[in-house]
Amino acid sequence: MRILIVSDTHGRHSGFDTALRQAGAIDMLIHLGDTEGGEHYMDAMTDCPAYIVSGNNDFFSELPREMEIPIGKYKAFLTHGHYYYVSLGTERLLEEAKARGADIVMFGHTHKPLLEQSEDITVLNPGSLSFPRQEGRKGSYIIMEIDDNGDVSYTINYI
Ligand SMILES: [Mn+2]
Repeated sequence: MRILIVSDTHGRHSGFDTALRQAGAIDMLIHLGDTEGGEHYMDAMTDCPAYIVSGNNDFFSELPREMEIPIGKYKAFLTHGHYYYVSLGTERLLEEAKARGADIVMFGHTHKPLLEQSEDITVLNPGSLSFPRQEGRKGSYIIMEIDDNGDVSYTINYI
């Protein structure tokens, strides 16, 4: 199972199109907020299940603010992250994710890719495909793969 994880496209889709092309066949799309209306486009461009949460710039959106979804044997908690002050660090976010019993917590908002795996939880942020803020400022996304044994691996990729 191959999952494309993106965030913070802010209504621009050239970066998303590139990521989709680079990713190849995917079984699931996850978007962690600030689509600014782009969820319809992304839904139309993919023929797999899409899990999309709203961000702080999705003012009139009907998207859910947060989601808990099963991915293989894992429980993933999806949130844009701004409720947990993620610009200052992931402590509050991790607290919430652990309270929810999540194995993986995915967020956006910072526009900087992040992947931290510890024994009890994985925290990740795919960065932004439209307005990257990390050094070098390349649009980024994460590919999550679950192998035949059910084990998971992640890669941060750049467009
Ligand atoms: Mn944003």
